[in-house]
Amino acid sequence: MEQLVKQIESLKEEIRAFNNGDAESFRIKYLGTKGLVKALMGEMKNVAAENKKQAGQLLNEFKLFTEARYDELKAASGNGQQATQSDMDLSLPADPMPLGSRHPISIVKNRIISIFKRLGFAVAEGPEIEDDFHNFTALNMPENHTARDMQDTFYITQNPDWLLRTHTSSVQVHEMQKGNLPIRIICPGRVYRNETISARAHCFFHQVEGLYIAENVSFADLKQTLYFFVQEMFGKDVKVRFRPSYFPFTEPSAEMDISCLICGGDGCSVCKKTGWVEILGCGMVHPNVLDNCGIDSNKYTGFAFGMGIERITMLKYQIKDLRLFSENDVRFLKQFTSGV
Ligand code: 2NM
Repeated sequence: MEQLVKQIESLKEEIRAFNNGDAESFRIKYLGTKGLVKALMGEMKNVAAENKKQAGQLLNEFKLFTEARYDELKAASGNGQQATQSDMDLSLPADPMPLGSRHPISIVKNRIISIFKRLGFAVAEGPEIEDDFHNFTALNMPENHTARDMQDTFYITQNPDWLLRTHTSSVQVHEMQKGNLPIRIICPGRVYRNETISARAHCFFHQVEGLYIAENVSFADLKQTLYFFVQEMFGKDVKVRFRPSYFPFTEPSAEMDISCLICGGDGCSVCKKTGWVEILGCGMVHPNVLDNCGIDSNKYTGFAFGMGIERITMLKYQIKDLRLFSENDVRFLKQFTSGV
């Protein structure tokens, strides 16, 4: 004990005398993880049991003393820094602040929106967490409908009726339920599918869906609208073709292809030697969908379409792997410049 008291006394002397103004080296020497205070505390285990309490108090007091001296030195060195402010060269150029760039998905989404805006389409958005009715049932996919198998998704544990939307058609159901006709909207947004992730599939992607409902809307309106869109998007030389298809929410339904941008229709690996690439699905809104949403299907008709933004972006920029879009590697992202 006596030895400890003496040791602390002489250390205090040393600390009082420490005066080279360098607070950081003081901290390292006395208060750091390998400093003297820690080392002394470590000696506690060798102190006899009957002296432990007293030794503990002494050491604590010593620690507080050392910390107070450290604060003092810090304050003093702060003043010192102000005194040497002239070391700073204020004429030096500032560190560069690199500008970010827009994500390719956003660039293409904005282009799609601006093209349809010119045709009078408004943008409508809605929730990513939906109920079963808005995502499936209203769209002519009742429970146990086989089409649901193709759109397996993620369910919310607290309520089995809630799920992550598999398409933005659910937004269109909300808009139809509002009943303000005619409706002319496009719905961009993120959608989800329960898929094994690969170069061509992901658990989420982005869509733009369109919907036009009024009196006397025909398949000819659908064709002309989409033809205008691809010409604006891919250039005036692009050709289109429609193939019959099936969707539960449209009748008739079609898939729209454009002539391959890479080979101009001669056949290459992108179009798998066919000269055509599929870019969207479309059709006349099924009367059941209109009725489910409270719209009189005897009075109104409409067309709808849906496209994956990733797919359009991959075609436009010749990107071969879907995963690049969500890895957030700046070496990939900074290659795109946005016009819009
Ligand atoms: C597609 C293809 C065909 C579609 C249908 C509707 C609604 F709400 F009117 F029923 N919205 N979107 C539709 C139709 C979507 O995506 C490939």
